[in-house]
Amino acid sequence: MSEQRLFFALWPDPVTRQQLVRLRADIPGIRGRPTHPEDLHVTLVFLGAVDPDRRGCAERAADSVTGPGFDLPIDRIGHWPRPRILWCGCEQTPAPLLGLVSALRRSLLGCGFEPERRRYAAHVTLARNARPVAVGVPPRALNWTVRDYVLAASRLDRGPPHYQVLRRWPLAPASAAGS
Ligand code: 2AM
Repeated sequence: MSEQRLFFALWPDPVTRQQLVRLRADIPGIRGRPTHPEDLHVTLVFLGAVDPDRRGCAERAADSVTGPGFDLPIDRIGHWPRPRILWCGCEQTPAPLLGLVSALRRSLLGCGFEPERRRYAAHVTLARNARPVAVGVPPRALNWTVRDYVLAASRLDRGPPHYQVLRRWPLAPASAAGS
């Protein structure tokens, strides 16, 4: 019985992916292992090793989650010293993103996943084993228009790219928010 390492995530469209790559290229003095462009994403919920039954449960849980699409401004560069991660993300997490993460976390409880107690920190890992750099506002901030989210799997035995998108769930058109 094969387990997969799964996570729900926001996956950039090709234009946003290129903008993220350019944003990274603009950061002076980066040292570290850059994330492969096709691996750039924002994790929503990390599931860990999952067998096929629980994967089915997780997909059904996601089927019941709805929410509006939203704009995700990428206007912050940060560095976490302990995991040595250089990341970009947002100064203010958009409310629909927090709503999506809470709804997913809630619906996944029924599948027996450990509840996530940590505060949600939306970020795109740009490089690992990264030395600190000047953090703050990126020279070229960008707006990521989020219209869907995905279930992705790690394939740590190969790559890069290390991640594979398995399935997508559309979000409602932003104008339909609250309807
Ligand atoms: P990272 O990029 O900050 O390392 C696939 O591994 C994705 O899940 C990555 O985005 C990774 O975040 C995240 N991830 C890995 N292990 C995790 C954990 N124990 N808890 C939460 N997220 C995790």
